[in-house]
Amino acid sequence: AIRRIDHVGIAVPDLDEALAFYRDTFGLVAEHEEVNEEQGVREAMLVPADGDPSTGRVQLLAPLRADSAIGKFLDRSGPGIQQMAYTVDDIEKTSEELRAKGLRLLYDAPRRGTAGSRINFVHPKDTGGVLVELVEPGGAH
Ligand code: V0V
Repeated sequence: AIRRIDHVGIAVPDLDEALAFYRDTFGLVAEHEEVNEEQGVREAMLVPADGDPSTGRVQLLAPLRADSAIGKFLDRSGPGIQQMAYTVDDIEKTSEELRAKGLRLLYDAPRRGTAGSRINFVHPKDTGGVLVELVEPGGAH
């Protein structure tokens, strides 16, 4: 089952520039930063500097390569919201429930996401145009 909004993912061309913009404009700061080679991204998870730490996060996603998911998204759509991510308790179970409803999951088995999480995605053509990510948090989240 889906528990809460985990994060909203935003594609950006330059992570350092975006980090400075979010800090100076909205007071959102990185609680975690990571390079994920498999996903082709350099990413940062943002939380309000003085706010509720249990809040849904903003994930800034910058491409490592032009042919990555974020590279292609930036080419096609420009910077902006790329994904909506939900926290789940059991990613295999939720993936199976969604497959049983006829939705296409992008991966047969979960892959590695930020901070030791396990992730999968639902194809945006099966969700009314939103790339939905399922996140089973790792210990560090
Ligand atoms: C593509 N489309 C989208 C979309 N990306 N629609 C909504 N949101 C998006 N993000 C549309 C696109 O406009 C096309 O519509 C159609 O889907 C098929 O496009 P495509 O040519 O197959 O597009 P590709 O080759 O760019 O692939 C799209 C998918 C790809 C979703 C399959 O981006 C993917 O594998 N994403 C999952 C991995 C990912 O996003 N990694 C980066 C974040 P028309 O023109 O046919 O109508 S990594 C991450 O989140 C981490 C590490 C974490 O959270 O921990």
